[in-house]
Amino acid sequence: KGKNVVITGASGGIGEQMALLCAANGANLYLLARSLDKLEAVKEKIQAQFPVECFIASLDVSEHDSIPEAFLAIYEKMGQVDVLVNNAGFGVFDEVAEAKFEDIAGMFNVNVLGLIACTKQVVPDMISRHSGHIINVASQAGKIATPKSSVYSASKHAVLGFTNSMRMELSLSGVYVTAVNPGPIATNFFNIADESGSYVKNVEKFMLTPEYVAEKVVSIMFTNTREVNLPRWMNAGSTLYTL
Ligand code: NJP
Repeated sequence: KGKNVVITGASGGIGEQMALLCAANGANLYLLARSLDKLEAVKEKIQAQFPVECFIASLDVSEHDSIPEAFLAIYEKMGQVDVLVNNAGFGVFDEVAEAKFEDIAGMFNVNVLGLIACTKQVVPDMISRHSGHIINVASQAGKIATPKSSVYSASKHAVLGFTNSMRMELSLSGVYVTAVNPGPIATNFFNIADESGSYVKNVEKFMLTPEYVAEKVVSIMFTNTREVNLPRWMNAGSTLYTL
């Protein structure tokens, strides 16, 4: 029987690619995101190609109170969770003076608190089974900082801090904890993060493909990997600072 994998933010981008690759490796899936229609399309793609179970459900991870109920449904329909990939996230790149508080709070509610709330739904069961893997999609922005991404960067620093601490706590439990730190990836992310296109203009040629990132992440499922670093954009050098 294949592993049971839950992926948040699976309606597009790297989440969708990870789902397809997990299915290709025989994993059963429970895919979450806000857009049910897009999840439906991902599920159709998966079921047309792979003989695995694929459940979908709409979940806004910033609605923290709805997360326990969403995971109850997961345990009911799929059974145990072997891998949780906390991938849902977004950025809005603005200078501090112009950043809207709504976006600031939104990034923390989704990228940090949503991720922590989902994690808390699986940790006790994983500890009691002495197995499981939590994979948190952070960012190179969680390791260093660039102009205009202060709040996004702060949210991903928070994800890394949380992930590193949890790895220490769980180091003897049999539960693996991994952070994924990619550079820029060619997904819908930048349509939200960089409406003006000025950031994208500078890093476009250095972007990773979602397929490549997905391959790296899926390949570490069930290995005791601490971090997956894909810092392609570092090559962009000084162009990053001409935003
Ligand atoms: O972005 P995109 P990526 N509740 O926009 C979902 C990180 N990252 O694949 O809800 C639940 O194509 C959204 O679905 P929907 C990044 O920070 C990226 O590039 O239906 N789900 C969609 O499925 C993020 O953590 C880059 O709109 C929510 C997915 O999240 C992860 O990679 C670089 C949600 C986003 O897909 C995936 O991003 C880097 C919510 N409230 C880290 N809000 C990069 N692209 O350059 C959004 O270092 N989603």
